[in-house]
Amino acid sequence: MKPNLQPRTPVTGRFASSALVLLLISGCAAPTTVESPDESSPDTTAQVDTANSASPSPESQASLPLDRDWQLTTVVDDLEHPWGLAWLPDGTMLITERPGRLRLVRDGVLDPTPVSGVPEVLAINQGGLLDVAIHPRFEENSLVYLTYSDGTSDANQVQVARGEFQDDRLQNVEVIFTATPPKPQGQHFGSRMVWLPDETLLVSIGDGGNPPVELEGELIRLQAQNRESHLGSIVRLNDDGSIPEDNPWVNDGESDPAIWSYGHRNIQGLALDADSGGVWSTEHGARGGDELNRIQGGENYGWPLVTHSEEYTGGPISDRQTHPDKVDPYIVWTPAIAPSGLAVYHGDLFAGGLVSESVHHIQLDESGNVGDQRAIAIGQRVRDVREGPDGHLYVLTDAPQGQLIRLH
Ligand SMILES: [Ca+2]
Repeated sequence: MKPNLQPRTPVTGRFASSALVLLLISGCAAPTTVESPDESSPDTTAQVDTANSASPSPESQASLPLDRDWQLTTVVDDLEHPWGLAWLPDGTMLITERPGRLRLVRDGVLDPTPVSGVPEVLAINQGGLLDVAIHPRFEENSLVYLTYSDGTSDANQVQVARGEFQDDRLQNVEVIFTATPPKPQGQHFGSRMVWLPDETLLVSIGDGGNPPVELEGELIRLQAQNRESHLGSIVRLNDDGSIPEDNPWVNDGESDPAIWSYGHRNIQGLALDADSGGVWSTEHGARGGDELNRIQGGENYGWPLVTHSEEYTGGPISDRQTHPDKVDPYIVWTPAIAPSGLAVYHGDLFAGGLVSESVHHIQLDESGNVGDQRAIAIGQRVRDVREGPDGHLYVLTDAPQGQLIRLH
């Protein structure tokens, strides 16, 4: 049974005020997170000594009460900007590294040899080899799916490729989807993948970037409201990249038939709640206004016409924070946490934060309504959060020497 979920009043004010309280208690300066672009420069957003990751400072997690019920165990500590992870049925972990490598971890040990056969990627700024997913029937077809940026610094796009994983190699690799139109520069690729129960694949595509990045004479972020463009959308594909016949605008004639939802800025967390059938996403705002959304096919999520976010340079992006024709978020994070990676675990949501350097544990009640939120301090930029087949949560951290960490 699918609960009838209604968006709730965003809780910006509550978290903002608790951040203020904590700042007053701790006596530290205003958090730098407010000024930090979501992705562009990890070095400018680091707030704590990453060498101290086993015991991060509570003061680095200014915005939320802490959830201290978790122990952190570093499994692997020498991954270069790891981005996504997935498990094979035998327990082998597949981990992408943004420069373009797919790595294997078996029994907690990183194989020194990357998987061969991975497509060449455009590794610039936020782009490179991004997410990884295995086919729901991997044991029949051995198919592994990858998202990555492809092209040049002047014209690039997200692609989805799949290949057969055999003997630690990818074979018969084929590109099954290319986002259009091509965009310049290296911002906002989105690129999370999640399978729906009907074996269709959702892929998030970013809006293309911040001002002053333009496309065809206007700010590229306006592409998020253009249903002829994949930029700023979630697309839904069959497992071979063909278009499902029941996509929302498949016979519209004025929309790209791959689009499932639109009005998104940069979704980097995407997860299915298998019990409720609900799809949850986390989306970067610019300055503040990060969002948790529950995604329904056929809906407009507002960006950039409706947002709580402001320009990095200050000033409004829109004077509207809600609109009757556009879906409101369940949570708005101001200051920004820079969400990346999302897992449904034991009925709750666990959202990674790059800037917050935390995993945000968001309680869901039996009807799927968002409840209290606590921060699990990681002390490093969190890039992905997943539940492993062993029943533990796993976290990837974003750094030149990123880590795989088990939470238990
Ligand atoms: Ca929105």
